[in-house]
Amino acid sequence: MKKLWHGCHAATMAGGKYSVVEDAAILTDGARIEWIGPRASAPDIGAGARVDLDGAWVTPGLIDCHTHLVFGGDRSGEFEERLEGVSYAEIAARGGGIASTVRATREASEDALFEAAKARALGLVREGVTALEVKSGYGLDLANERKMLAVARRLGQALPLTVRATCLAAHALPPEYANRADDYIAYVCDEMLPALVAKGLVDAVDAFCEHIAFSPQQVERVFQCARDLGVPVKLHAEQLSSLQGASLAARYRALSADHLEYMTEDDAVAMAQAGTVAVLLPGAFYMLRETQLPPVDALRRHGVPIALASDLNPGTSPALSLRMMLNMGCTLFRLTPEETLAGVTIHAAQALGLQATHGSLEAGKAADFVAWKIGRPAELSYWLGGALENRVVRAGVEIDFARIAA
Ligand code: DI6
Ligand code: FE
Repeated sequence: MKKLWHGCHAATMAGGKYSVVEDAAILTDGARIEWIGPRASAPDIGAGARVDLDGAWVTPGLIDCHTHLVFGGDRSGEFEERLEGVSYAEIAARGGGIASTVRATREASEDALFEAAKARALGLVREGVTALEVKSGYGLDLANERKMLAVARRLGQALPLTVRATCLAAHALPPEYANRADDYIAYVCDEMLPALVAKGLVDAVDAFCEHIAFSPQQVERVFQCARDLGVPVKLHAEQLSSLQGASLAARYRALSADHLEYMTEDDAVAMAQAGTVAVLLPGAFYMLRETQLPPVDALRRHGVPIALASDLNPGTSPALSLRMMLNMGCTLFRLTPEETLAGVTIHAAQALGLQATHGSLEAGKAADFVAWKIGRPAELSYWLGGALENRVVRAGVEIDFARIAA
């Protein structure tokens, strides 16, 4: 059915950059945008429905392109320890950190993981997220990675949400492979990835390249395996130290390299040439009280697209709000509000390989958008927390949150 959404202004992100249509109208046909432009030149829709958006600002549906939102347990105890001065790396070294979430995730049933993840995902949908990525990486064996990725697939079926599932089997060394990292990487490449890809559970492959996780050589084996399986890659790179992981990711034409506090100018050059998106994660920066800023100026200078994401995870970024990341992107990383909006729309879509269909308001793309009751788009980055009044449209249908909750 055709619908003409009018009485609004639109921040379209058309052509990959911030752009605005005042007094706009959007014509949707089923799940697609058929036309968008000034209301005065809107096509005649005859008997189609008209929806008055009452002066709202419309943006593309927000996209959270880096989350670990499927997990068991929580790590608030470690948070308290870190406040006392114990470092993230120290906690990891003595078997806490990621390993403690691995224990809790292995113990949890698929249904229990699904219910907890669904509540977190629904919170994001309410604030305007229409697509997100879910990483595995707390299972670290075939059965438990499969369980996590199956939960990701179920979230996409149960909620009005596009979900991309990323296999992060190379996140940490599971206890049964202690001191045998190369053997674990062989298991990931020879058994886990082929089996999970064959089941249709993997849209991308990610790894954690860090001295407390896997070396660039080990990551490269995982990337080669992903390439053989025809699956795109991403990388947790340069979060705690500089290992040129971002350059390695670029060599494999990664969709994105993420974190990047310790990246170099050479990494930025390589990423720009490869079209690899820089995903910045201010929640983790903030929670770890990191002081090394990602080199935003170098990213800008070399034309690397910048995305922003929640990194929602129980250890370093228990961030239940993507909109909060817009504020933190501005205050902590000195991004402009326009850059942060691109970071959770068109650039986030690119970080998931979805830019042909998502991330901007353009004819032919998915009719995923949010009508915000705000006076200016910069308000999305300005308000700190709370719920901004909005109407969320996914695949051409306004989400009825009362019905979802019931
Ligand atoms: N970097 C992160 O920020 C998350 N994973 C990673 O490789 C943290 C995951 C955790 O601490 O549970
Ligand atoms: Fe992460």
